[in-house]
Amino acid sequence: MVNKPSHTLIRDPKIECMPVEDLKKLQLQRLKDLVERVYIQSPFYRRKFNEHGVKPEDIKTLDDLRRLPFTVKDDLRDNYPFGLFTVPMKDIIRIHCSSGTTGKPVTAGYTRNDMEMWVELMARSFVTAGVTSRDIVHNAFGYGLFTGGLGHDMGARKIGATVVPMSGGVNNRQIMLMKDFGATVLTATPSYAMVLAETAAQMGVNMKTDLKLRVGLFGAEPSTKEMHQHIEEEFNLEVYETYGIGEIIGPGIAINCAYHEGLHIQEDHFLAEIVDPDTGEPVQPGQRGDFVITTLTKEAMPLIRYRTRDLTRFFTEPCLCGRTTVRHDRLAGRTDDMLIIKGVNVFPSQVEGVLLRHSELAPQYLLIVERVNNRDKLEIQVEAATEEFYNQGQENLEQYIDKLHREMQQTLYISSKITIMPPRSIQRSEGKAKRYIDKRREANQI
Ligand code: DLL
Repeated sequence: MVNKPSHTLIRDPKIECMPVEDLKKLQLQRLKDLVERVYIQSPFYRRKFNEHGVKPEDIKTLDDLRRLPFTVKDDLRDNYPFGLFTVPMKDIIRIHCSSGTTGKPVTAGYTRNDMEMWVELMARSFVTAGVTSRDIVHNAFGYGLFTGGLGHDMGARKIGATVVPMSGGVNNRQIMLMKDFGATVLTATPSYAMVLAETAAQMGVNMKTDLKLRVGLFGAEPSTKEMHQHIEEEFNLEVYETYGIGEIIGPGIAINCAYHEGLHIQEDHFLAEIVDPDTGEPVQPGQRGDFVITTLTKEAMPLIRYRTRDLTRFFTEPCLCGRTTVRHDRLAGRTDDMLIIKGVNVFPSQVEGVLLRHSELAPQYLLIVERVNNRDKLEIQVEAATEEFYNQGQENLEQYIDKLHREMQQTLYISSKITIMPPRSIQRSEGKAKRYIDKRREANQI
């Protein structure tokens, strides 16, 4: 039984609630135009299509999409910085980069139309979350080459909300300004939201009574249902989740509606597929796999069948909100972040799901994987929520860890060492949290 949501605002019902048949027609027309365009304008795609033995006129139905080759992140790296742009530089009005701390970043260019599309999709996202021109949006996503800050800024501005362009950092000041300005909407990574919750508690600010937050748009990193519940309880707000990827448009590709059952993909601009990560073949309906996106309308740097390496699945049954677009499930994680430990696949989000069911623990954790005497070892460090719990005495703590360990083993199917850390001892992040250290990778053991 689904609770009736408090609102079902839709910015563009003609598009978002379009009959599926009409949507498919629109997608096919846009796909044909895209393929013709890149074949003429992009030496990269022309070569790829030729190597694959496919021509623009071969695309007659949406199923023919599968005849086109995939594009992968290495294609973007190999063509760094502007090799995949399909318009002259004079038509590029913005450049963003995907996050990443090592090596060259992955760049994305935007024309004026691309920017308008992105802003419009962010406006749709805010409306979907019930945000209006009466709201004050405290934007704690980083501003700059990362798309989170500017994306949310532009979308909130478009619907006439008041934007506070905070970016990340200076945590005390964030709390002070949220309180003084009466912010009603918070936008941030889920992990940074938790840092802000902790800061507020240290400052003696009660987020439920001293702040006016009612809605949050969170994204840019995997987070569990348990993390969302935690944020909702801490802040007394309704959590919405946005999905995006710097190479495409940053946030705005998908957002969940007030029914909170999957994220609606903006299918008038993106054609989404889910394929088996190993074979590249479509998965069975409802199965998880690699999320593949084709940008139907992007001008500056269109991407065809882009393997995001994010793992998700589709919900195709109609949504009660009235939108006809397909939804994707919360991401299990990136294939790149999947740790293979003792031959078993482990995502940090699985560990998070277990830890956050325990109110004695803080939502701050780190997985450390190493290989000792040719055997994989997993240590899970997690903070105690309070000094009292941490200082309860070794024997009690050990009993608690034993129980937690059994619970963890039932989820992960491998054993681990669990270490309870003192409160506030694990490093915090202002953006995306780092949830694991794989010492095997650092030592070139895998
Ligand atoms: O993270 C864009 C973004 C900003 C999305 C703000 C949402 C909110 P990148 O830095 O290029 O772009 O990272 C993209 O982040 O492939 C996913 O692995 C992850 N990611 C993004 N949104 C979500 C989400 C931005 N809602 C990568 N849940 C993607 C889980 C997400 N992971």
